Amino acid sequence: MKILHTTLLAAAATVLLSACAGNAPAPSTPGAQAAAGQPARPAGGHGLDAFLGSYDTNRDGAVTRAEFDAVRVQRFRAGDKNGDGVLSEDEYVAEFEGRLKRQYFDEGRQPDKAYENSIKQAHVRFGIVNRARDGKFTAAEDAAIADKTFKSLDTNNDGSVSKADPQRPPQARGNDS
Ligand SMILES: [Ca+2]
Ligand SMILES: [Ca+2]
Ligand SMILES: [Ca+2]
Repeated sequence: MKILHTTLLAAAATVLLSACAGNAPAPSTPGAQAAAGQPARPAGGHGLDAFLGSYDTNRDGAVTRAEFDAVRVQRFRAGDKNGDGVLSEDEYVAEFEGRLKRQYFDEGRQPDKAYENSIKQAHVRFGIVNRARDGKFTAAEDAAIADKTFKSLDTNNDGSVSKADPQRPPQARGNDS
């Protein structure tokens, strides 16, 4: 009976360990703990917290370039409703609004003034990201902006964005999509 008990404990420990392993290597930083308990903010917002909320898919407190790109590319594809490989303004804004709606729903909020403003800002953002002003936001434009965004946030240049990156005062615009 004693042996069986020990075996069960060992088995339980193994299950726990593999569950942790599935959650990726979690560095034991305070930031990692906080991020794990935070709800996802799929529509983003301003600042590092919003960035982590949007892109830190494994919730370890850091956004790797791979995580960032995976979410970004998935959003672009999901937004391209007519499948022509580019996002029109309508597609771009609709994709954003879908995420915003989900965020409001998750937080139990009703669409308000801030919601309307966020949608307006999405239209403004489209004007900024669609550099060529041809109404077609391309994957290449998206990738170029993503490159700049990531580099501007990864201030200690270690290939991932986390609380370990000293942030400059907020003055950037168009980086919060
Ligand atoms: Ca991560
Ligand atoms: Ca399209
Ligand atoms: Ca970094």
